[in-house]
Amino acid sequence: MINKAIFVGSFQKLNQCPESALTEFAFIGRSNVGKSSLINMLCKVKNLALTSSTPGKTQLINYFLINDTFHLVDLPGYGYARVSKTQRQKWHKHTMEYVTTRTNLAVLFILIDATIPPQQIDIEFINRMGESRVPFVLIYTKTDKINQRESSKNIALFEDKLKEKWEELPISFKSSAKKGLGHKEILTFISETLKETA
Ligand SMILES: Nc1nc2c(ncn2[C@@H]2O[C@H](COP(=O)(O)OP(=O)(O)O)[C@@H](O)[C@H]2O)c(=O)[nH]1
Ligand SMILES: [Mg+2]
Repeated sequence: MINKAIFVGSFQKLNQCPESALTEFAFIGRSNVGKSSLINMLCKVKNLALTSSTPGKTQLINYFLINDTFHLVDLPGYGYARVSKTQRQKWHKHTMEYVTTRTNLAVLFILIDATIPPQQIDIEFINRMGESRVPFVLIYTKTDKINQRESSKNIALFEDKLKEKWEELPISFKSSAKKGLGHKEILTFISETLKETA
């Protein structure tokens, strides 16, 4: 379904992002959750988005043009301990500005690591997005890393946490960048959304 993927550029803040009316789908989550790997998996290009085993490195907003028709946006991760307070505040300002005011942002994909129990920072971020009315969808990542029973348990615990605040659970997908899991489901969701916004 994706037959052309081009790296557009990296930008520090919203007012530097491309002046484009194309629909955007952005990816966010804790550093190292697998944002860049997922983008590569969806595009079937190995090093389109730079992945890293060193968390907290990408502090820029990376744009990819897909099929000449829409943008995928790799956002800087949150929650990495080894960044300075000033850097964190910068992240907060630029990212919050992007997600809350970018008018052509159709969906924010919030990635959650399915291999670990619920993290407060993810719950807080999701709650904030809900309060700010940012349209989001969850993607549970790295499901290949542990057995299915374990990942299902982590996901169920995560959903319990969400239910403490929200009556309805958001749409969610399971993925593995390593095994290609979620490829079809996520791309189908994107193309359905594109049809709705057209
Ligand atoms: N086993 C497994 N490892 C993954 C998966 N997705 C990402 N990783 C690994 O997790 C690390 C961080 O991935 P990256 O995409 O750079 O995360 P980002 O910081 O959120 O962009 C890398 O070492 C990846 O190889 C996955 O689905 N399965
Ligand atoms: Mg990355």
